[in-house]
Amino acid sequence: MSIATSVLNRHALLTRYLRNRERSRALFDLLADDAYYSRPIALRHPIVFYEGHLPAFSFNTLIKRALGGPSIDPALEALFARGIDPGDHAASGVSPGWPARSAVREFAAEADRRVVEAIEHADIERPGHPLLDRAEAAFAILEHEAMHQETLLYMWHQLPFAEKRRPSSYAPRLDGALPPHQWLEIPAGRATLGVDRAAIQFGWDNECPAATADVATFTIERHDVTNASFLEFVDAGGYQDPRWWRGEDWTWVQSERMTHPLFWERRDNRWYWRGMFELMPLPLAWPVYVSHAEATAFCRWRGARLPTEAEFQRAAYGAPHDRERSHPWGDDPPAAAHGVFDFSSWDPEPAGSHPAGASAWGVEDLVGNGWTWTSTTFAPFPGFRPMASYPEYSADFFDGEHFVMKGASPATARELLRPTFRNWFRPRYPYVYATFRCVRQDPARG
Ligand code: AVJ
Ligand code: FE
Repeated sequence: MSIATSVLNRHALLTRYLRNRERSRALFDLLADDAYYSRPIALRHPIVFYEGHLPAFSFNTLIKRALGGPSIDPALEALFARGIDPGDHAASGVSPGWPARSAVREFAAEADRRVVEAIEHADIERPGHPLLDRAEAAFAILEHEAMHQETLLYMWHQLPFAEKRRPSSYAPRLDGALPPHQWLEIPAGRATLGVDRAAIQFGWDNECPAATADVATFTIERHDVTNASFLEFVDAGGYQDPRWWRGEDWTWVQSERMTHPLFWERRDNRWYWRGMFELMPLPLAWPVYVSHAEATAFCRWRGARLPTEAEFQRAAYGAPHDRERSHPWGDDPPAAAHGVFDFSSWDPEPAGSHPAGASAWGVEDLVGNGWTWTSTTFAPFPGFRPMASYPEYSADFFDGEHFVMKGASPATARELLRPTFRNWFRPRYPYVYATFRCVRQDPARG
């Protein structure tokens, strides 16, 4: 028995599992019934898949693979096993015949019963076991479901408003003055990128092992790039000028006839924002949500660039004297005052409206209100090993075609707010809740 072996807190795991399931149900309840077989994002599966995928993944991972338990329904377990990233089989257009919703729900209920039973009574923490050491499989299923809740929401975002039920108490937060432009200097220092598996309760394989990087002095914007700032780029003809775009990005702009961010809409000569539940005049103080391609182009136009992953880490978690913090604001657990995350809003809020969440250097909204694009290609840290409970989780995406995003969005669960958590997407995938800010190397020439 290693010292790291804890007394397993089954009650806490069970509470998290049930809370996750409840929240997923609430997200599906936002939809009108006739949306169930629709495919709001062509590159991803239809909605029905996700209602099956969440319990199937939990069941397949914890019950079947880790504990060696028997199947419920092998066909459904296979059908709902996987389907994550645009560009692979989900995109091929080959669609299986999807089951009736009642069958999906019956399967889900049985999977839930078995998972709950295991969390309550089974031997789910076994030191040295490839999938159960430190209860890895149990934590993996909890974080997997929490992550998918964000996937669901950005898919729901693309549905017509008529197919969604707006919660009666909800109104987007439109107030807020435009934040001033400000560049902050981040002094040179060392940033932590990765962590040893034994040092944290749970981390995905791509967060391990421990890794650091030395970061040179740079300047970074205090605030996310707002819709107001991005509008200057649009008005300056940014989408018509190949100078600002990387080669494949420019091909995409032309072939998709992109002229503005996906979240914007032009009507009667005015700009609007397509929110979760309504169209509204473009909220100028909100962070702009764009693809990596658009963020990169904007930075070039501005004579700046995106931060690297290491620079983000330094700006967000660094502090004077090379101390590092667990969150930008310090070591207090995440709370509503620190930023827009954990489903506190269905849309972003004005940039700079959570100064209590500023980092040691005064940079705001680094965690929350939209993921931050980096210029870093998603790749393993030296010494990477695929995790036994989900070996394809990261390894399938170390292909040079994905970029790292850090931080969090309004739809990111608080459990995922840790310095080493990494998210990644293709550069021309415009659906995610991702924003950015510019950096420059030399403040004197900025
Ligand atoms: C880490 C968000 C890129 O949604 O594609 C879910 C997470 N992996 N199921 C994705 C994931 C498997 C993944 N991202
Ligand atoms: Fe998944």
